[in-house]
Amino acid sequence: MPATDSDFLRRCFDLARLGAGRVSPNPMVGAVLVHEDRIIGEGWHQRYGEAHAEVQAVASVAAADRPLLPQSTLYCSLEPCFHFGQTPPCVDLVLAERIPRVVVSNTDPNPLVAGQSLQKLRAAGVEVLEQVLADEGAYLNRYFFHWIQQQRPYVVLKWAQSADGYLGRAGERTAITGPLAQRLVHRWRSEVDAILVGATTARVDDPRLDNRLFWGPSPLRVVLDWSARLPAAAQLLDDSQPSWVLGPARAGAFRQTEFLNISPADWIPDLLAQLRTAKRAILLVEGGATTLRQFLDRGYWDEIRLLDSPLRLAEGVPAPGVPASARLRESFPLGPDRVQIFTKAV
Ligand code: AOF
Ligand code: ZN
Repeated sequence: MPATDSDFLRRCFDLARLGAGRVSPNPMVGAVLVHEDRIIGEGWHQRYGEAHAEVQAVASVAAADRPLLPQSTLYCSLEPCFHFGQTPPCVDLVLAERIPRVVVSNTDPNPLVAGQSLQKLRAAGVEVLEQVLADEGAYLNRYFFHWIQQQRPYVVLKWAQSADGYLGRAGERTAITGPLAQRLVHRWRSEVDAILVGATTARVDDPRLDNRLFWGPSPLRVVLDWSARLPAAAQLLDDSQPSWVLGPARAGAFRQTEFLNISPADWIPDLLAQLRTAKRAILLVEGGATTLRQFLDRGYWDEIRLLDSPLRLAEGVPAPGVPASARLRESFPLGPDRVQIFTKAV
């Protein structure tokens, strides 16, 4: 059975995901060139500021296959760009290569693009099919759509809870989930731009908040330290990686650590605004209970990633509840644990 348009777009999504953690606040984009059911080129947006997926796909075509481009279809998870950004418009590349058919999942919500490329292609006689697997495409790039539409970072709350609903024992670092879940969390860390913990978690767990168990980069670390009670020897103050401390400045020669002047009274919108300015599009909040509740109560969340462990603790710090407005998008077992991903229903 020949492959369908949807099959090739799914391939685009897989390619796009290879850019996770390296392209934000740009979208993850994958592109595939197909001639008579044969893939002759593939590419993805690999790094912020560098070549777009379409450029990579065209560049990957073997010399012998180049004459086939005027009889091929370009599949792209997102509408090709229309504007001169850090790279020239991909729409012009499609026209220059005389590609006669383009299939995309989503139009680009960026106001500089916003359907104009598809229009230009159609006006030039290119056959354009859009909105194929549009929900999957929008889910894949949910942080990018949010970045364009909401003008603030996409906030992901993550917590692990025991079968009887506790985050951990009070005052001590408690391992709840297994090694596979831990590895997944490090993968998530590699895919976000910033990661935050509250003051108590920072003191009790002494986390490093970096990505050690997966390949890829580590995010900016953010820690709440309003009363400067975090010990000077804490790993989050070791200046080993870019870090923001929300609290009074400390003496010492810090090179990668910044002490942010934000008022504890209404700190979440201020922090999100500073992250926006720093072009950090995804914030992962890893606890603890008080911090998670602050985000939940104020409605500053877009996604919840819940790790459910079969372990029973009998007592401890109660986990926050998942709001009724959350919509379950993914659920899968991971070793003894279960992962559930919710997004805010809009
Ligand atoms: C595409 N293909 O692979 C991507 C696109 O600053 P620039 O030049 O990298 O442009 C970034 C914008 O281009 C980004 O906001 C989004 O609208 C689009 N991203 N477009 O044709 C790609 N990554
Ligand atoms: Zn482009």
